[in-house]
Amino acid sequence: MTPMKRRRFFPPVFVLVLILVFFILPLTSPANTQAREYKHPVTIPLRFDYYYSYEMVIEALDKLHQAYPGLTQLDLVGKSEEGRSIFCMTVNNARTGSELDKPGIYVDGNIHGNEIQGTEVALYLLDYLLANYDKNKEITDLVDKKCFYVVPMVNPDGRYHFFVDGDTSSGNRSIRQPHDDDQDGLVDEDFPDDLDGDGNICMMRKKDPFGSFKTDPIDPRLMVRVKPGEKGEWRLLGDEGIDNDGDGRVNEDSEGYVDPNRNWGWDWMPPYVESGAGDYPLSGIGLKALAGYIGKRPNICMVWAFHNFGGMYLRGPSTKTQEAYHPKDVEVYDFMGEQAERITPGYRYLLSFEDLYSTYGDFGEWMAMINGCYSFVGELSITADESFKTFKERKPTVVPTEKGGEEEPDFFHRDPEQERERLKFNDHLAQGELFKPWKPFKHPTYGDIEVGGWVKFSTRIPAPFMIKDMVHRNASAVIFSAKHTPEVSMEVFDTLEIGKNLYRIRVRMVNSQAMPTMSYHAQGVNLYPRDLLKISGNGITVIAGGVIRDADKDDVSYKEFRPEIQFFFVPGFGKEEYQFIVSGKGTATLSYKSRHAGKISKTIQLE
Ligand SMILES: [Ca+2]
Ligand SMILES: [Ca+2]
Ligand SMILES: [Ca+2]
Ligand SMILES: [Ca+2]
Ligand SMILES: [Zn+2]
Repeated sequence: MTPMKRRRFFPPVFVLVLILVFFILPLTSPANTQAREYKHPVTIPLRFDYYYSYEMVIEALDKLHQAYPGLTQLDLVGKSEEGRSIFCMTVNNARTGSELDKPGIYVDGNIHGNEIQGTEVALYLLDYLLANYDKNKEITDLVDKKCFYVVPMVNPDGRYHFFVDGDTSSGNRSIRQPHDDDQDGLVDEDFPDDLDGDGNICMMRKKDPFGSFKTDPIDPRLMVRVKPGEKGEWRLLGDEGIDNDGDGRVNEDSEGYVDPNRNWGWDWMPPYVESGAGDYPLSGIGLKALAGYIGKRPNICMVWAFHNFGGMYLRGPSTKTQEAYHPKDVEVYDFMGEQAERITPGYRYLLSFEDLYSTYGDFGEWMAMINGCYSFVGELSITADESFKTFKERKPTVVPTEKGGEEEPDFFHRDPEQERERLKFNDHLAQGELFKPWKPFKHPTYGDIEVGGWVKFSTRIPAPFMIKDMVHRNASAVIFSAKHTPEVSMEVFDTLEIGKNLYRIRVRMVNSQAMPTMSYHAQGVNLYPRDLLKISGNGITVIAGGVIRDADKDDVSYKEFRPEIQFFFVPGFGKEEYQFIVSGKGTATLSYKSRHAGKISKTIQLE
């Protein structure tokens, strides 16, 4: 739908209102310059006292790559619906091995366009790893042993529009795949409108004695729900906007909606079950490109996808219809999740479907079930804890809906007391930038109304002065889990001549970290080949080989065929021991190969 076509719906008086709204009011609005100000210099090391617009993210990645060419690679994963770039930055030290031979840690952010701060966590992680390489021993070791795949901005269209357009804190979540939300034959024809041109979509309210809200007696900028039988004062009219297509409804069909995190190829459900699903799994060119990119990197074993908000580290399963995770996998999640809780006080490690809600076709579950990874969603920021006064207990509140029913208790509802504290945060820490006082407005449909409320950067996103703490803590949670991706060493702990030209070779594979070399889910469903241990040599014949049950009792379970090749996995903080009986003389090479734990080989002399 083009603007030209749209205009034929507008009566002339409406054109005058539009001129007032878009050309005159913006000039007089003091909030105008502040809200649109998102250009900052991009310097290395990166700064984390502001948010990065789409262009700034691209510039930051370019500059990181220029500053650390030996450790980084910048891959164009693909293009978005509107032609913006989805980049992955790989951090790998080629001198210590190629990327596919190291455990891969995948980190992304901003799959939901409005959930912008995941991008800052991803950028911070990159900057921190690179800047501390050769300076901090632990980071140097980590970068030498692992490979990081970081996609700071999965939904660049969403991020672009969130910064540039007038928006709420929850708009521009979708990928930009047009969809006719109200089934009137037009697509994306009635977005919310920034009526006063300040870069935000706030709320509209109208005086109405039958409305469900009244002015808060304690802070008149707020409203509270009227009790049953009490006289109302305000009716809420939703987000700022007009009826752009003249169909009698306001804001009924904005961008999309295809939710990029309800659209992956595991436990996918059509839109009538899961709102936001596309027409089929992996709808959307950007998502499809990302799935292909990930598919070519089977070394990825650890996944972090950053969203906002609520202060949660979530693991699957994502729906109750899914089988519970294997208890041994849960142990790994618990180990990492409980540590992440310590790293970021206030955040809780939770099971997504049970503690939050069900999501069909989400990315993290696809990574766990199809790609055999351990996968966390980081829900960044707890608005309550960022308020003026810290609320010790965050208890979910049951709230009546507009239609009188009872809504489910949820984490995101803010009670009036908490809203008042948030306003004090606005007043005394953000110097008034987060809440727009109510102002009268002449609305073409509703008449005399008021526009005001929280601005788009007020909610779900911490104030700029708090970014550093958030990004450092969450990058540290990633780093902890990255350290605990499998790290296997090989030890030939016994070579014994048991007869003439006959040797018993015992080899031990030790995993010093928490994550097994293959998830228990992946083993259970035979998702991909297990780790391989092989003994070979020119002058030798392998007579027998098998796993050692008890070394002292010489209890070995020998493999019937091809004894020189053994398939297995090494548990977290565990070991596996194998024994080979070999005849001949000369050199024997033991080689180990694992999808998630790299390659090792050792040569021994038999003489
Ligand atoms: Ca429509
Ligand atoms: Ca739409
Ligand atoms: Ca409309
Ligand atoms: Ca319409
Ligand atoms: Zn999200």
